[in-house]
Amino acid sequence: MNDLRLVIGNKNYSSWSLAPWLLLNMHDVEFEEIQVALYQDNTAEKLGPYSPSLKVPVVQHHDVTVWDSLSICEYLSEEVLLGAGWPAGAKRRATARSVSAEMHSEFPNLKRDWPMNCSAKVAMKPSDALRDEIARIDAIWSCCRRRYGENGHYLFGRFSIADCYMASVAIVFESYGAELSAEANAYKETLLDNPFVQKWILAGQQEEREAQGERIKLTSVG
Ligand SMILES: N[C@@H](CCC(=O)N[C@@H](CS)C(=O)NCC(=O)O)C(=O)O
Repeated sequence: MNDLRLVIGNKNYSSWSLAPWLLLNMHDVEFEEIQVALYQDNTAEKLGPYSPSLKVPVVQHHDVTVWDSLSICEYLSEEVLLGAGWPAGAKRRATARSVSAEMHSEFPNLKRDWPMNCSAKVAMKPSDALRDEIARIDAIWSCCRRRYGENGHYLFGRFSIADCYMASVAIVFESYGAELSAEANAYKETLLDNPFVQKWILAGQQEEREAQGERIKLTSVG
Protein backbone atom coordinates (compact mmCIF):
# COMPACT_ATOMS: atom_id res chain seq x y z
CA MET A 1 0.00 0.00 0.00
CA ASN A 2 1.53 3.37 -0.96
CA ASP A 3 -0.47 5.46 1.53
CA LEU A 4 -3.05 6.34 -1.08
CA ARG A 5 -6.68 6.71 -0.16
CA LEU A 6 -9.55 7.39 -2.60
CA VAL A 7 -12.90 8.47 -1.21
CA ILE A 8 -15.81 7.83 -3.55
CA GLY A 9 -19.62 8.01 -3.47
CA ASN A 10 -22.27 5.49 -4.47
CA LYS A 11 -21.03 3.47 -7.42
CA ASN A 12 -24.54 3.45 -8.87
CA TYR A 13 -24.69 7.25 -9.17
CA SER A 14 -21.31 8.89 -8.73
CA SER A 15 -19.95 9.43 -12.22
CA TRP A 16 -17.13 11.70 -11.01
CA SER A 17 -15.92 9.03 -8.60
CA LEU A 18 -15.57 6.55 -11.44
CA ALA A 19 -12.83 8.55 -13.24
CA PRO A 20 -9.95 8.30 -10.71
CA TRP A 21 -11.11 4.86 -9.53
CA LEU A 22 -10.82 3.55 -13.08
CA LEU A 23 -7.45 5.24 -13.61
CA LEU A 24 -5.97 3.59 -10.51
CA ASN A 25 -7.43 0.18 -11.32
CA MET A 26 -6.26 0.26 -14.94
CA HIS A 27 -2.72 0.97 -13.70
CA ASP A 28 -2.90 -1.70 -11.02
CA VAL A 29 -2.18 0.81 -8.24
CA GLU A 30 -2.95 -0.32 -4.71
CA PHE A 31 -5.15 2.10 -2.79
CA GLU A 32 -7.56 2.21 0.11
CA GLU A 33 -11.11 2.73 -1.12
CA ILE A 34 -13.48 4.53 1.21
CA GLN A 35 -17.10 4.80 0.21
CA VAL A 36 -19.48 7.41 1.59
CA ALA A 37 -23.19 7.16 0.75
CA LEU A 38 -24.30 10.42 -0.88
CA TYR A 39 -27.44 12.46 -0.19
CA GLN A 40 -27.97 11.08 3.34
CA ASP A 41 -28.53 13.18 6.47
CA ASN A 42 -25.00 12.36 7.64
CA THR A 43 -23.16 12.64 4.27
CA ALA A 44 -21.53 16.01 5.02
CA GLU A 45 -20.48 14.82 8.46
CA LYS A 46 -18.89 11.69 6.96
CA LEU A 47 -17.14 13.59 4.15
CA GLY A 48 -15.91 16.37 6.45
CA PRO A 49 -12.73 14.62 7.61
CA TYR A 50 -11.71 13.90 4.01
CA SER A 51 -13.08 16.47 1.61
CA PRO A 52 -12.71 20.27 1.80
CA SER A 53 -15.53 20.64 -0.77
CA LEU A 54 -17.73 18.05 0.97
CA LYS A 55 -17.92 16.31 -2.40
CA VAL A 56 -16.44 13.18 -3.87
CA PRO A 57 -14.08 12.04 -5.23
CA VAL A 58 -11.18 13.09 -3.04
CA VAL A 59 -7.68 11.64 -2.71
CA GLN A 60 -5.35 11.64 0.27
CA HIS A 61 -1.74 10.77 -0.49
CA HIS A 62 0.78 11.15 2.34
CA ASP A 63 0.12 14.74 3.51
CA VAL A 64 -1.55 15.87 0.26
CA THR A 65 -5.32 16.17 -0.22
CA VAL A 66 -6.66 16.57 -3.77
CA TRP A 67 -10.30 17.09 -4.65
CA ASP A 68 -12.21 17.46 -7.91
CA SER A 69 -11.84 14.49 -10.25
CA LEU A 70 -9.76 16.22 -12.95
CA SER A 71 -7.22 17.59 -10.46
CA ILE A 72 -7.10 14.14 -8.90
CA CYS A 73 -6.41 12.42 -12.24
CA GLU A 74 -3.71 15.02 -13.04
CA TYR A 75 -2.14 14.51 -9.62
CA LEU A 76 -2.23 10.72 -9.89
CA SER A 77 -0.70 10.81 -13.35
CA GLU A 78 2.10 13.11 -12.16
CA GLU A 79 2.89 11.67 -8.74
CA VAL A 80 1.88 8.02 -8.92
CA LEU A 81 1.93 6.98 -12.59
CA LEU A 82 5.05 8.86 -13.73
CA GLY A 83 3.02 10.69 -16.37
CA ALA A 84 1.40 7.55 -17.81
CA GLY A 85 -2.14 8.86 -17.27
CA TRP A 86 -1.97 10.86 -20.49
CA PRO A 87 -1.08 9.72 -24.02
CA ALA A 88 2.49 10.11 -25.25
CA GLY A 89 3.19 13.08 -27.56
CA ALA A 90 2.39 16.75 -26.96
CA LYS A 91 -0.37 16.93 -29.58
CA ARG A 92 -2.22 13.85 -28.34
CA ARG A 93 -1.80 14.98 -24.74
CA ALA A 94 -3.18 18.42 -25.53
CA THR A 95 -6.22 16.93 -27.27
CA ALA A 96 -6.74 14.35 -24.52
CA ARG A 97 -6.63 17.13 -21.91
CA SER A 98 -9.03 19.26 -23.97
CA VAL A 99 -11.67 16.55 -24.39
CA SER A 100 -11.38 15.54 -20.72
CA ALA A 101 -11.80 19.14 -19.57
CA GLU A 102 -14.71 19.61 -21.99
CA MET A 103 -16.43 16.50 -20.60
CA HIS A 104 -15.74 17.71 -17.07
CA SER A 105 -17.07 21.24 -17.47
CA GLU A 106 -19.60 21.18 -20.33
CA PHE A 107 -22.71 19.16 -21.29
CA PRO A 108 -25.18 20.59 -18.75
CA ASN A 109 -28.20 18.97 -20.43
CA LEU A 110 -26.62 15.53 -20.40
CA LYS A 111 -25.67 15.84 -16.74
CA ARG A 112 -29.14 17.09 -15.76
CA ASP A 113 -31.43 14.99 -17.99
CA TRP A 114 -29.50 11.71 -18.13
CA PRO A 115 -27.70 11.27 -14.80
CA MET A 116 -25.60 8.15 -14.36
CA ASN A 117 -27.61 5.31 -12.85
CA CYS A 118 -25.90 1.95 -13.39
CA SER A 119 -29.20 0.17 -12.65
CA ALA A 120 -31.28 2.07 -15.22
CA LYS A 121 -32.22 0.67 -18.62
CA VAL A 122 -34.94 2.81 -20.12
CA ALA A 123 -35.12 4.47 -23.52
CA MET A 124 -35.46 8.25 -23.03
CA LYS A 125 -36.07 10.67 -25.87
CA PRO A 126 -33.50 13.48 -25.63
CA SER A 127 -34.49 17.16 -25.83
CA ASP A 128 -33.11 19.11 -28.80
CA ALA A 129 -30.41 20.61 -26.56
CA LEU A 130 -29.40 17.18 -25.30
CA ARG A 131 -29.41 15.81 -28.85
CA ASP A 132 -26.87 18.52 -29.80
CA GLU A 133 -24.66 17.54 -26.87
CA ILE A 134 -24.83 13.84 -27.82
CA ALA A 135 -23.83 14.80 -31.38
CA ARG A 136 -20.84 16.75 -30.00
CA ILE A 137 -19.73 13.75 -27.92
CA ASP A 138 -20.20 11.46 -30.91
CA ALA A 139 -17.96 13.82 -32.94
CA ILE A 140 -15.28 13.83 -30.21
CA TRP A 141 -15.30 10.04 -29.95
CA SER A 142 -15.31 9.39 -33.71
CA CYS A 143 -12.71 12.03 -34.50
CA CYS A 144 -10.26 10.98 -31.75
CA ARG A 145 -10.63 7.31 -32.66
CA ARG A 146 -9.97 8.08 -36.33
CA ARG A 147 -7.03 10.44 -35.75
CA TYR A 148 -5.34 8.96 -32.72
CA GLY A 149 -6.70 5.48 -32.11
CA GLU A 150 -4.41 3.39 -34.28
CA ASN A 151 -2.59 1.66 -31.39
CA GLY A 152 -5.58 0.29 -29.52
CA HIS A 153 -9.31 0.50 -28.95
CA TYR A 154 -9.39 3.49 -26.61
CA LEU A 155 -9.82 7.16 -27.54
CA PHE A 156 -6.08 7.71 -28.01
CA GLY A 157 -5.19 4.09 -28.70
CA ARG A 158 -3.96 2.96 -25.32
CA PHE A 159 -6.05 3.71 -22.23
CA SER A 160 -5.76 7.28 -20.84
CA ILE A 161 -7.47 9.74 -18.50
CA ALA A 162 -9.69 10.77 -21.43
CA ASP A 163 -11.27 7.28 -21.29
CA CYS A 164 -11.81 7.69 -17.53
CA TYR A 165 -14.00 10.70 -18.38
CA MET A 166 -15.89 8.90 -21.15
CA ALA A 167 -16.67 5.73 -19.15
CA SER A 168 -19.61 7.22 -17.25
CA VAL A 169 -20.91 8.67 -20.53
CA ALA A 170 -20.83 5.19 -22.09
CA ILE A 171 -22.86 3.87 -19.12
CA VAL A 172 -25.35 6.73 -19.49
CA PHE A 173 -25.68 6.26 -23.28
CA GLU A 174 -26.33 2.55 -22.74
CA SER A 175 -28.89 3.20 -19.98
CA TYR A 176 -30.98 5.74 -21.87
CA GLY A 177 -30.45 4.52 -25.45
CA ALA A 178 -28.43 7.28 -27.16
CA GLU A 179 -28.31 6.98 -30.94
CA LEU A 180 -24.68 7.01 -32.04
CA SER A 181 -22.65 6.64 -35.21
CA ALA A 182 -21.08 3.20 -35.79
CA GLU A 183 -17.61 4.51 -34.78
CA ALA A 184 -18.85 6.10 -31.55
CA ASN A 185 -20.93 3.03 -30.75
CA ALA A 186 -17.89 0.75 -31.13
CA TYR A 187 -15.96 2.96 -28.68
CA LYS A 188 -18.91 2.89 -26.25
CA GLU A 189 -18.81 -0.93 -26.38
CA THR A 190 -15.04 -0.91 -25.71
CA LEU A 191 -15.66 1.08 -22.53
CA LEU A 192 -18.59 -1.11 -21.45
CA ASP A 193 -16.47 -4.25 -22.04
CA ASN A 194 -13.63 -2.94 -19.87
CA PRO A 195 -13.43 -5.37 -16.90
CA PHE A 196 -13.15 -2.58 -14.31
CA VAL A 197 -16.09 -0.67 -15.79
CA GLN A 198 -18.07 -3.92 -15.61
CA LYS A 199 -16.97 -4.41 -12.00
CA TRP A 200 -18.10 -0.86 -11.15
CA ILE A 201 -21.49 -1.32 -12.85
CA LEU A 202 -22.15 -4.63 -11.05
CA ALA A 203 -21.17 -3.10 -7.70
CA GLY A 204 -23.46 -0.12 -8.39
CA GLN A 205 -26.37 -2.43 -9.25
CA GLN A 206 -25.74 -4.50 -6.12
CA GLU A 207 -25.66 -1.33 -3.97
CA GLU A 208 -28.95 -0.21 -5.46
CA ARG A 209 -30.62 -3.59 -4.81
CA GLU A 210 -29.49 -3.43 -1.19
CA ALA A 211 -30.72 0.18 -0.82
CA GLN A 212 -34.10 -0.80 -2.28
CA GLY A 213 -34.29 -3.76 0.10
CA GLU A 214 -33.68 -1.37 3.02
CA ARG A 215 -36.38 1.03 1.76
CA ILE A 216 -38.91 -1.84 1.47
CA LYS A 217 -38.06 -3.03 4.99
CA LEU A 218 -38.54 0.49 6.39
CA THR A 219 -41.88 0.89 4.57
CA SER A 220 -43.22 -2.42 5.82
CA VAL A 221 -42.18 -1.66 9.42
CA GLY A 222 -43.57 1.90 9.26
N1 LIG B 1 -16.46 18.79 -10.37
C1 LIG B 1 -16.44 17.82 -9.29
C2 LIG B 1 -17.86 17.35 -9.05
C3 LIG B 1 -17.95 16.56 -7.75
C4 LIG B 1 -19.39 16.22 -7.45
O1 LIG B 1 -20.33 16.97 -7.75
N2 LIG B 1 -19.55 15.07 -6.80
C5 LIG B 1 -20.87 14.62 -6.39
C6 LIG B 1 -21.01 13.12 -6.56
S1 LIG B 1 -20.76 12.55 -8.20
C7 LIG B 1 -21.03 14.90 -4.91
O2 LIG B 1 -20.12 14.72 -4.13
N3 LIG B 1 -22.23 15.30 -4.51
C8 LIG B 1 -22.52 15.47 -3.12
C9 LIG B 1 -23.20 16.76 -2.90
O3 LIG B 1 -23.34 17.57 -3.84
O4 LIG B 1 -23.62 16.96 -1.75
C10 LIG B 1 -15.49 16.66 -9.67
O5 LIG B 1 -15.18 16.51 -10.85
O6 LIG B 1 -15.04 15.94 -8.77
